Amino acid sequence: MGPSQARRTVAVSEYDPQALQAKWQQRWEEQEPYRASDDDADPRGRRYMLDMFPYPSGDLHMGHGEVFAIGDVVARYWMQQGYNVLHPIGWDSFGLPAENAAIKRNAHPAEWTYANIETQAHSFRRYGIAFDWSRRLHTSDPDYYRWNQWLFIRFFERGLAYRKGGLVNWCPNDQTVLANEQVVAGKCERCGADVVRRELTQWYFKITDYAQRLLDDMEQLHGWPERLLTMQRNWIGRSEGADVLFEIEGRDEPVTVYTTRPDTLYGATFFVVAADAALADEIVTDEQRPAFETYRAEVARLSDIERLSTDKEKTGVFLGRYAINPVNGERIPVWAADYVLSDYGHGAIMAVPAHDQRDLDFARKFDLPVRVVVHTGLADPGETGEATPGEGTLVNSGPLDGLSKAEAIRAIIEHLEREGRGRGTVNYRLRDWLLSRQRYWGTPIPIIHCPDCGEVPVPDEQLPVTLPDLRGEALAPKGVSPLASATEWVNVECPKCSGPAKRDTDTMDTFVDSSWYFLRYCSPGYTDGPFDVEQVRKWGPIDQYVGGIEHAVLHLLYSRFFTKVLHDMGMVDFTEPFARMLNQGQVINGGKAMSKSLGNGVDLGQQIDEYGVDAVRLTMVFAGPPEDDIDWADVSPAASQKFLARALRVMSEVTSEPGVPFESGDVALRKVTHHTIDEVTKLVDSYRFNVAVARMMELTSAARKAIDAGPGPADPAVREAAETLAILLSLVAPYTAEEGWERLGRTGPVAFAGWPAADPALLVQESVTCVVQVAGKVRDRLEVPPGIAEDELRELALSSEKIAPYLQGMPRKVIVRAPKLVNIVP
Ligand code: ANZ
Ligand code: ZN
Repeated sequence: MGPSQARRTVAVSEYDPQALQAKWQQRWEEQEPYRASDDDADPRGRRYMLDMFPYPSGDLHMGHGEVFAIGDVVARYWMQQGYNVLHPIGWDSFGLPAENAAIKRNAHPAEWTYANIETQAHSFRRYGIAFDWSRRLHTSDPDYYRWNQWLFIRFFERGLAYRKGGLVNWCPNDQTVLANEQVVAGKCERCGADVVRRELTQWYFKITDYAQRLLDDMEQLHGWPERLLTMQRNWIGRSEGADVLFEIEGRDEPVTVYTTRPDTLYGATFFVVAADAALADEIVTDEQRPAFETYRAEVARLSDIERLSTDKEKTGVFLGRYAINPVNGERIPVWAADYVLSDYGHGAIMAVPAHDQRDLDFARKFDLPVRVVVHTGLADPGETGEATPGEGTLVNSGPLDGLSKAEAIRAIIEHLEREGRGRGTVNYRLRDWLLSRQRYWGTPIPIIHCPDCGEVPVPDEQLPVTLPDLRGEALAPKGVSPLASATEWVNVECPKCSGPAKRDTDTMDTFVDSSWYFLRYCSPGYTDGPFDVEQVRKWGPIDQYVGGIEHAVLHLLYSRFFTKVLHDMGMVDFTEPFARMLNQGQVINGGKAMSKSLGNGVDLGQQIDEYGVDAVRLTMVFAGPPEDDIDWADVSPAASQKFLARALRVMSEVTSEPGVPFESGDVALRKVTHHTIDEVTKLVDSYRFNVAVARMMELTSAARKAIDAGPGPADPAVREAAETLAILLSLVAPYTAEEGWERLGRTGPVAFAGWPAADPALLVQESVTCVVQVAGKVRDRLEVPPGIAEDELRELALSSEKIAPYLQGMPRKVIVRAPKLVNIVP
């Protein structure tokens, strides 16, 4: 259809998003234009853009609408720039909600899961995201989870997957264990129930072996938001200090404590063992045992978070024993308390109440002595109740007296090492990753327990170990894995000795699935391993990852860990999986998170029905910087739709022929077009997508004006503006852009039209002279662009060297009349 014909048939009232969607969606489905090419002969540079893959809980929601609209801006921008872009989609489809739904409906979790996946896939296609659909994966497919099992066995062989007994977080509601990362403020991340501690044998990944590398390699992550890096750093929690050996009277072996303040050793006035540590149970005297056991039972009900909380009233019991301070031979009482954790450091501490607030609270509660050993200049903690952890000079510390804190730390470590009573060490708060779960809908752990051979991995050629067919009631949480009830499945021959043996009945944490899925996309359907090493070498690492800040710790840390292990296995040639990271905000409504109970939910599908895909997508992107929350009550998809109608009308009204040379066009409009190109390029590069949309709106207005009151629709500059608009708009409103491009008489998808280049000759701006006055007197003249923003002009004037002598401190008032005058009242 030629442009002039189009003009006759389309009026603004005819902007019909549903019709556009039906037309173009069908073409995209036929042509699959967004497929990435694995062809080595393809000369284009490669880029990998990834959105965190969705969990299939019902249809797509507003949050998906936002994150995928943002990710698509980046993917489509790179496509326009001529890159061979990998932008895949898949589903994180194992997990508890499917299982809970299956119990309720007496169904199989797969039914719910795959039905939801189909619903979401359908919605994604309508939403027009530029995915390469050919690489689609579902983590609950046996040909995906097979490779979880394969990787698990490789980790096991390397000593990175192991089983141990110990106290673990237990959700009494979901009846399963949780990783530390899944306990939020003492509650189960999924259901909100209070988490308790239980003694259980579980599988762990040895992520602690990688603690230092997880820290060090953060240096590569220039493209990550600072707050993400901080969260990762805090979670790893590196501290430097010393291990110090204390004798306990009546015990042969000395006990080690970890301290970050060995300089305060002379101020240790008591000793505390974690109430749930084996040591406490071992050394408690008969006399104190009843009190201790009652106390220990109370502590078992608390989460780590509660235990460490500084507001919590201190509790504890005396164990009836004494420890000997290795530097001065002093006898100090040994207590059991909850604020010392059994699995951090060595589960026991030397308490220095003068300089540690928790110790001080404890000392005041139980009337234990407080001795200042670092003089900080602050009032006596024993009297104020405020510990003084800061810098100072050592006192009451024998040979350390007079030293600074840092000097004393060095001196005491040297002394302890010489005496064989301690050493300098580094500690990490990071714990090993507890990965076994007592639930059904996950990857079976590929281990066979043999009474003779112990833990035997399932041979590779027998993978996958598929889930036995259980449904409904059989999945109800019982405290042991539902898989245990599938006797036929459980009882097998030992692969080593052929004797009777049993399968492990736990399944893997679903975070295992998501720790490497981004590698699978590089060679979907690969059958010789989890991924084709050659393809990953070509596509990886991911150039841009987009997803929620809620995954700042868990998913990103685990993925980084997996990548490092795979690097050590020689399977990937990079050590960090995600070069750049963008965290989008949330979509909220009326200042609050959307929720059923508040009744403030907004349905994505309904918004699309009402305003069309492009208007919804544009609204998401235009609402603000991508990191900010979007309050749906404050935005207007109706206004977005109006803008798109206006833009399409401009593209429809051009009467010059495609290919007309732009050079002869109206210069003023050409300048606007090229400025827009220049700015939008920079804005997209720096994630300021909302401002980029504002520039597109301005270009639309300028073209409108040129058609109505300027050189008219036949001027080549109008075509240039309209074609530019179609290309820029293709990043946010693909249907409207594609339709406009066709109406402009252009063939081939606008998505690959090529990003326009700004002509430097058209970027040169005339300047105007701005007068800067201080107290009414002209003190400077600045040459500024005519369109300069007020803020920018204010900055410029205030930073003028000629003004400086007339100002003392901040001026009282600055009046800006851009672009010609700045008046400063000192
Ligand atoms: C004596 C001392 C004096 C300490 C002082 C601090 C200040 P980070 O930085 O988190 O590694 N600690 C050691 N093991 C513990 C455990 N299992 N549970 C609870 N607290 C434990 O903290 C290390 C400090 O936390 C250690 O240094 C120890 O108290 C305590 F003025 O030792 B400190
Ligand atoms: Zn055996």
